[in-house]
Amino acid sequence: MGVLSNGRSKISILPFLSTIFSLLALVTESSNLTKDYYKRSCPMFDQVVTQIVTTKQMDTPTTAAAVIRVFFHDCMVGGCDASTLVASNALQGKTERDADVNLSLPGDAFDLVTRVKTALELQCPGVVSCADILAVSARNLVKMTGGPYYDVLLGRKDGLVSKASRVAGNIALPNMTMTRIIDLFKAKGFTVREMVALVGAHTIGFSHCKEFSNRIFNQPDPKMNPKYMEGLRQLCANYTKDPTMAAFNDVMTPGKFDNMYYRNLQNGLGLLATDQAMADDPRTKPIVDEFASNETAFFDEFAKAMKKVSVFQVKTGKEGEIRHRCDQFNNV
Ligand code: HEM
Ligand SMILES: *[C@@H]1O[C@H](CO)[C@@H](O)[C@H](O)[C@H]1NC(C)=O
Ligand SMILES: *[C@@H]1O[C@H](CO)[C@@H](O)[C@H](O)[C@H]1NC(C)=O
Ligand SMILES: *[C@@H]1O[C@H](CO)[C@@H](O)[C@H](O)[C@H]1NC(C)=O
Ligand SMILES: *[C@@H]1O[C@H](CO)[C@@H](O)[C@H](O)[C@H]1NC(C)=O
Ligand SMILES: CC(=O)N[C@H]1CO[C@H](CO)[C@@H](O)[C@@H]1O
Repeated sequence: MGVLSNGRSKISILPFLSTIFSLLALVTESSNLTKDYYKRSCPMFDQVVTQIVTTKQMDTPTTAAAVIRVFFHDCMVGGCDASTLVASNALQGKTERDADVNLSLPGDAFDLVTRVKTALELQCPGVVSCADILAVSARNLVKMTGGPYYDVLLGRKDGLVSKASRVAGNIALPNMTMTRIIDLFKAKGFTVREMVALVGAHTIGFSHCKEFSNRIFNQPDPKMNPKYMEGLRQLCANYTKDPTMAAFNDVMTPGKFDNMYYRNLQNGLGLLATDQAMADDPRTKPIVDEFASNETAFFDEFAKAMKKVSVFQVKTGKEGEIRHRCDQFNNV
């Protein structure tokens, strides 16, 4: 640009050219997400992601839940910008993934993104963002486990900030009241119906005993099915000594993305206090009942809400970068 403005006074065509250049720069900077963002710059994008995600999920079926959870957390803390993937470092200190609430964020998700990124860097170096890899991987894994398909727009940049201190207040906890959770989602533009659908992701995956120990040991929750409680007590008997102990979020069909989660809630088979509370609260119960009896209604709403999550506060243009490695910023 410097060269162009120096020449402006000398040659008459240059002002015109420079206008075009600044227009181009503007377009690039505010460029919106598109479905075929990598069509020219990385034509193998879809194929590479699909192949690696499929292989990893078949080898390690815990991957799907891990990736969906990490993706959701990433988006809720400063937008879908892969900031959750950054390891703690000297420059920014303790990062999102090492916030206390993130202590249990699963390694399979980080491993998957690293594999996809490594493969894509060989095909088209410096082109594909970690944020896009995470968004498409999560979508593919919802589908692979039996859930709905939705389009994911592409062109996210990777964020330049990741701080553990930004996690608190953005991520729902199982000991929060329903009002608090509704407010938390509302503050990010999500309706109660979208919230109920999104939490339906708990139709797959695990929770560690400490996340629900209170309602099976200290203050046994009368809403919980007694036989289920007995089973969980046995499973978690030793959880303080062995903190890796975990239970399926959906005790009936733990690896299948279906509407069983909502049917469980109707039968006192919700694992987390907040899960079970959704079947009780007058604001959420009608939606739980609807999703429990109509899987299509759940899938439609989940797909719509995930699409919305996946563009939440995304960064484009100079707001971010294409990380060379998903676990560190480029300037370290
Ligand atoms: C009321 C809001 C929510 C609360 C309180 C909550 C809380 C939790 C907790 C405590 C765990 C267990 C973590 C562990 O022990 O490792 C968990 C797991 C999980 N959450 Fe949520 N969550 C909420 C909403 C969501 C949403 C909106 C999604 C995705 C769209 C989601 C996806 C998952 C998945 C897939 C797992 C299983 C992770 C795995 O197996 O590795 N959650 N959640
Ligand atoms: C991006 O697209 C969305 C939806 O099409 C639109 O609402 C928004 O204004 C666009 N943003 C920019 C920066 O072009
Ligand atoms: C909820 O749990 C978190 C972490 O387990 C804890 O720091 C917080 O104090 C608890 N909040 C309430 C209201 O009990
Ligand atoms: C409890 O955990 C300890 C430490 O991991 C282990 O040695 C012991 O066998 C466990 N006991 C039961 C009943 O699971
Ligand atoms: C189930 O939900 C879908 C999508 O909202 C709707 O079109 C359909 O009519 C519902 N089916 C029943 C039996 O209510
Ligand atoms: C402090 C701490 O244990 N942080 C963990 C957060 O989650 C990641 C991913 O599983 C772990 O690697 C960190 O050790």
